[in-house]
Amino acid sequence: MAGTTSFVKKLGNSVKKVSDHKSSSWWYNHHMRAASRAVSHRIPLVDFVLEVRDARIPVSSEYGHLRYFPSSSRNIIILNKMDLASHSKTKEWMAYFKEQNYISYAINSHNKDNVKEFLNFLQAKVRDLRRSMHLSDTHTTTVMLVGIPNVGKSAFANSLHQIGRVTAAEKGKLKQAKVSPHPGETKDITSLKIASHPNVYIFDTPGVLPPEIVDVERSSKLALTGAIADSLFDQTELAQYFLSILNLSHEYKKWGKFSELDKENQILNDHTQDLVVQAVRRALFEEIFAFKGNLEDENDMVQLIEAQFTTLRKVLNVNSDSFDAANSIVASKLVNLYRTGRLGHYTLDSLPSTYY
Ligand SMILES: Nc1nc2c(ncn2[C@@H]2O[C@H](COP(=O)(O)OP(=O)(O)OP(=O)(O)O)[C@@H](O)[C@H]2O)c(=O)[nH]1
Ligand SMILES: [Mg+2]
Repeated sequence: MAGTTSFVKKLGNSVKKVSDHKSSSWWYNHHMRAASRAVSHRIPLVDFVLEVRDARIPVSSEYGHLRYFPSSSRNIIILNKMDLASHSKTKEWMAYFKEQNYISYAINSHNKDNVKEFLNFLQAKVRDLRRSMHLSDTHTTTVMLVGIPNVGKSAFANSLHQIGRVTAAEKGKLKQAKVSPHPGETKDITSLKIASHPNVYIFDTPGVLPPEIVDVERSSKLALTGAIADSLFDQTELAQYFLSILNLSHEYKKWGKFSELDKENQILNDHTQDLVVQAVRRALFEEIFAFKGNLEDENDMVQLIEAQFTTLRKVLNVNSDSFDAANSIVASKLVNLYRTGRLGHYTLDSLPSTYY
């Protein structure tokens, strides 16, 4: 889309610079290299591989290393963070994967019912496998989670463990994989029990990115959704890219519906965080609504985003001597609101045009 192109290029090139700079302590460092080898070594040894992807970017978050292994009915694509993606697009993506002969399952790792349903689905697969392989009741089934950083592998592993551990004797032995909003948190492969009699174990693994990403669009999407450490580039570029997506979407149109009376009621009823969210939404809506330019035109889009930053500096009460520092604070807040789903639901990858 023309209106987003310059922001995609700018951010994508910043990411590329970091990945080209081989001395970067974060990108494909020795942890990631070692993890990549350890995961690849184990893939042929486990019974099931759950490839966790981000539902907002079902293709851009692919775990490339899996391509080196033959595709199998024991591989399942997990579209995690479905609560942050467009619901209708997730359905379309699942239909697409089905057509391509992949098994996929959409998940919100924070939703117990959703994880419980998945566990039942997985148990059925485990039973089928045991039957077809004539495995004894003492055979332990192994399931490995693989994926790029920050897609929610550890959160998913914890939820499966919490819901799936069944016997009273095991109740006190709850383990926890470390979950963090920052990518690259998991450093080792750990196992958690998710079913007993017969036993099923899940392996949580460190997130791995390819050594380099040439496609600027993919890089930008990975950066915005949080798969690459934020410290590596300018937050303002992330926020500008996000705003260019928001401004071309329909999501903001829902935010203009509050009347003045509703506004007063909100102030009386909501806690501070909700007030900030409402104020940001309203400010963004009003700027787009008042804007008379053509959003398919890059220069016009730049102008609108500048106006939105100016308004947000006031709404968020950001005071700083430096213009860039103030924008950077606004940008971090905006990116945080986006990543926690409070500024709409966006699926950033488009289905191949040949699919329709
Ligand atoms: N909204 C939402 N957030 C999620 C979901 N799953 C995980 N998260 C959040 O995403 C962030 C990353 O989760 P992790 O489980 O640490 O991700 P990971 O894939 O293990 O990351 P690495 O260990 O770095 O590879 C955390 O802030 C989680 O709370 C989900 O389904 N929905
Ligand atoms: Mg992890």
